[in-house]
Amino acid sequence: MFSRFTRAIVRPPSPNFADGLTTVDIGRPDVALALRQHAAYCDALARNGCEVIRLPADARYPDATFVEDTALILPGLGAMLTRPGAESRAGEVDAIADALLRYFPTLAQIGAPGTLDAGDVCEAGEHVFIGISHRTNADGAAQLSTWLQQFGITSCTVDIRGIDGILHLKSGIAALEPRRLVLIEALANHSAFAGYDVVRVPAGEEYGGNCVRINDVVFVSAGQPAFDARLRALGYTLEVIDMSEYRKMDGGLSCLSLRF
Ligand code: CIR
Repeated sequence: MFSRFTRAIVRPPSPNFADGLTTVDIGRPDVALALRQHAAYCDALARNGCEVIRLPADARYPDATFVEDTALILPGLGAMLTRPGAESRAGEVDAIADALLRYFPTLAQIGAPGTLDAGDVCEAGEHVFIGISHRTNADGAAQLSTWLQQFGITSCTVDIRGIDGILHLKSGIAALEPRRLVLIEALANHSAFAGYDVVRVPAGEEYGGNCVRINDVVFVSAGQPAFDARLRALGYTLEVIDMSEYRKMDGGLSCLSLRF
């Protein structure tokens, strides 16, 4: 893994985006602004080497813009449909399957009673961290782990159910390199991450933990200046993207695209 991405699937928010799920109380999103932020995100993907594959907005599922949760793609290896842990998002999977079948002849799929949101899946080189969350259960994680084994990819679980403020594992972790992780403080001392080079997210800037490495740059959300400075000091070039409207719906940078 850590191959270069050449494509990214995205879906803009629908007019009823504000009716999606959220656990935060920081206001209702402005859909017009969310659309402008989405366009800026797509421009940044295109600038950094990705063909942007735009799916139509889908008002049946207000959370459908968070395409990342519906599938896991291992570039050059295969793809797996998930089984989202939130009832209201279950139907998103069929819609993403149609898009993925153009690129992958077969798709694996998480089956009941397993549930898994791919926002809980963090790939770091030949190892994958799988969050056990209020969306992803142990059965879903075990199914994913078995599927990964055929590619020689190891995995382990990280239980995040006791950590406040993060919906998915990737709300608080990102892999910058196979052996270098961004971690929020609440995850930084977890034994799963022992031996990794860790870039800690400064207190108060936890939302920055959901950054995403895209080819030669790191996409970061606007508003985390101390974190940005840490990444720049390590030599990273940043694409700073305003995510204010997605944050209101518990979404981050990684959730808005499926990259391969
Ligand atoms: C949800 O609750 O499912 C959406 N409102 C947000 C999903 C964010 N996805 C992600 O972090 N991968």
